[in-house]
Amino acid sequence: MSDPVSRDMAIRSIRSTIVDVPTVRRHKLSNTSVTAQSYVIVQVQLVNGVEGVGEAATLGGPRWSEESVEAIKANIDAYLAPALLGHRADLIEAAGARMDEAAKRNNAAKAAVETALWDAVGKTLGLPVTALLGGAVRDRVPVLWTLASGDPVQEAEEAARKLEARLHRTFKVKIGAQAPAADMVRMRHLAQALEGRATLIVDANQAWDETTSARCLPELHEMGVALVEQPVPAWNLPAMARLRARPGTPPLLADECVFDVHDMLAVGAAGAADAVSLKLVKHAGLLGLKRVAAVAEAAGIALYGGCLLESSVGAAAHLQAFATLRTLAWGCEHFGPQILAGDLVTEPLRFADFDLHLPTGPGIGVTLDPDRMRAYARA
Ligand code: MUC
Ligand code: MG
Repeated sequence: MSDPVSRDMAIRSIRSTIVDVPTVRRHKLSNTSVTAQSYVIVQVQLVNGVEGVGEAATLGGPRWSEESVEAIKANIDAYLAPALLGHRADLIEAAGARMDEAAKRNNAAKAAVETALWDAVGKTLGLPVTALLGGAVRDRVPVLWTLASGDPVQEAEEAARKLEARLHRTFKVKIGAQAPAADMVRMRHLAQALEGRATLIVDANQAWDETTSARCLPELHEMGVALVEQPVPAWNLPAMARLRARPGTPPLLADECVFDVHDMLAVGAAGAADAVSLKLVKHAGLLGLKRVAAVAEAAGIALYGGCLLESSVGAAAHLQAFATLRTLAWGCEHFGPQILAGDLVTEPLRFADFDLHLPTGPGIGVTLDPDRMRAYARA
């Protein structure tokens, strides 16, 4: 590390902070429900004085996946940060290898640290992260909104407001918290209320078994539902493949069954999905996300820009990677900044004309707001 650039890029400190940000309404999934989103914000300081920021999002504690904010912070502080201190931030593959040596999985924690490295390096060089990942092929991504109050009348009104404001015209409905028959009634109401004006997709978050799925998927197809996300448990790839082969099954989106490249390869080999939801918390960072995307492309599986209700910090990081994917057939779902009662950055991301716009600044393109951080930091 003798040349000045390398010396300046050395990592001086890594700080992690848990923040809890209230949501504007209850967000109800099949197996959890949130009224506040919890994140770990990672701030990496380089010897050159530049700070990079990253975020690990969770959804309802360790219920969507095995990582909670408490575990993420503990593992960053005790294992991931010590493995990187003093090393160069710009050697991101090497940093990933060090983190993998220091801790198994912990993909959300690793993603938050890796994002902060990308941000610090981009800010040092005066370049957006897209430029370091091969360059942007788009400067905006269509963004959907998720309906998850569970009340179809409220949900139809909420969707109508989003359409009216030209913010979203695709809606993902979270199903599986109630009996399948009740969800079918709810979906019929929404399909009728939004007919001809919007595209509907659903996410069961693993709630159904194969029999229930075989009964309900053709009904959803007949209502015009364009995509069904993770209907069965993540382990049940054979069921996903059998369901896909049945007439009347809408395209299937793999979410919780794909964390790493090996999972992606298994889904491709089993013929278990038509599309995959890409998320930093699952793929351990932007490099991992691009690797999973490459395996999906090799298997003929389309790409969908997934989220875990990130703030503008996490959403901006995702956008940097999404903007460099040659195809992103299903757009993205980074509505997170809009469902929060407050954001964590000085200038929130721009939502306009049904798209989420790539910020133009260096690094991930956003700046943490210290006052908001103080306001939402867990005591
Ligand atoms: C998931 O399972 O897709 C994304 C949007 C949402 O409402 O929940 C998340 C997680
Ligand atoms: Mg999902």
